[in-house]
Amino acid sequence: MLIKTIKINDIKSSEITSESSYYARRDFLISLTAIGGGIALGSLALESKAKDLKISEFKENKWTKEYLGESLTSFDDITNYNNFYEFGTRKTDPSKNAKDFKSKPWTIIVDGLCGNPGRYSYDQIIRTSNLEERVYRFRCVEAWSMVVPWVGVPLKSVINLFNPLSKAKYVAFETLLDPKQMPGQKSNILEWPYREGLRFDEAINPLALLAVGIYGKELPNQNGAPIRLVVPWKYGFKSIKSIVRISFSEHEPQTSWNMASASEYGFYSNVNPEVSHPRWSQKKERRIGEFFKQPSLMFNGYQNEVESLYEGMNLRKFF
Ligand SMILES: Nc1nc2c(c(=O)[nH]1)N[C@H]1C(S)=C(S)[C@@H](COP(=O)(O)O)O[C@H]1N2
Ligand SMILES: [Mo]
Repeated sequence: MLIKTIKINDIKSSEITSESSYYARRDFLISLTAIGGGIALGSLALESKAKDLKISEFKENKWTKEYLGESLTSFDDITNYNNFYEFGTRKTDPSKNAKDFKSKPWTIIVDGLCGNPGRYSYDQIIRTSNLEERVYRFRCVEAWSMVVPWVGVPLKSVINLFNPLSKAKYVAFETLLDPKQMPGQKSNILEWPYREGLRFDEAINPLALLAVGIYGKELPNQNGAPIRLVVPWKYGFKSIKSIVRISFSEHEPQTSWNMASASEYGFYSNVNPEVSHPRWSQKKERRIGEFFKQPSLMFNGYQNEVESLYEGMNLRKFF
């Protein structure tokens, strides 16, 4: 697979220098069109970044198959083949049923083991860093996959804003609970609100992204407007949508899919072709829009970036 990197920005902080050499080594992750200045740490700095904010134009000419080594999944497929059980369990339900979902204004509650708990607006959250366009493979536990050009901010820069305490070993996330807007929440197929979690070191890994757009457009409701997590080395269900709460905790948080079926869905949920789901193999996947199946890759192909997180762990046990 072709390895390419573009990072067009004028970020000056030392943190970013090491990050760009990181990007240069990285297989199939492109950070394009980072907009604006350095990393804002305090709320004053946050205010001054407001004018820089925009969800970038999609750089169509860049994201060719020659450049990426694989084809982008079409906007149509990404926005009409969805899992978002709050809006129904069929793939076409979310695009139909989320049309009137109200994603503005949006507030995220931050609590638990951190120095800056409180209520944060969507704007405050995404002002913590430059918006970046990143192309990631995305693999669902159901053995299909996509290639998606996200727009977002690194989760790490958002977490820094909340000043987590060293006791915080996990980060938990919750989706909005609002059965009036989310008809799927009237059924008990999952425990609501939808919840997910990451170990702290996973959450601050540079690959973890809080996405606010795809194809240079604001996130469509069915894809988790206005802000959703993207954890490309894990099965898709870890990438929780329409986030309203971020909590720091000492203990492993409960997650909706694990609560629903612990033997099928573990806390870690790393893409792993060697560990089958009890009802199907994970060795292959079908790329949406393509006909033939292809082999699935360990950590979804992001092995170099994340395998050190799991050193010494038995990934059959911690699946
Ligand atoms: N709140 C919430 N987040 C969710 C889900 C969901 O049902 N509810 N489904 C997950 C699953 S199983 C997948 S594969 C991805 C799908 O993301 P996409 O529809 O944007 O491709 O969202 C994940 N995030
Ligand atoms: Mo999924």
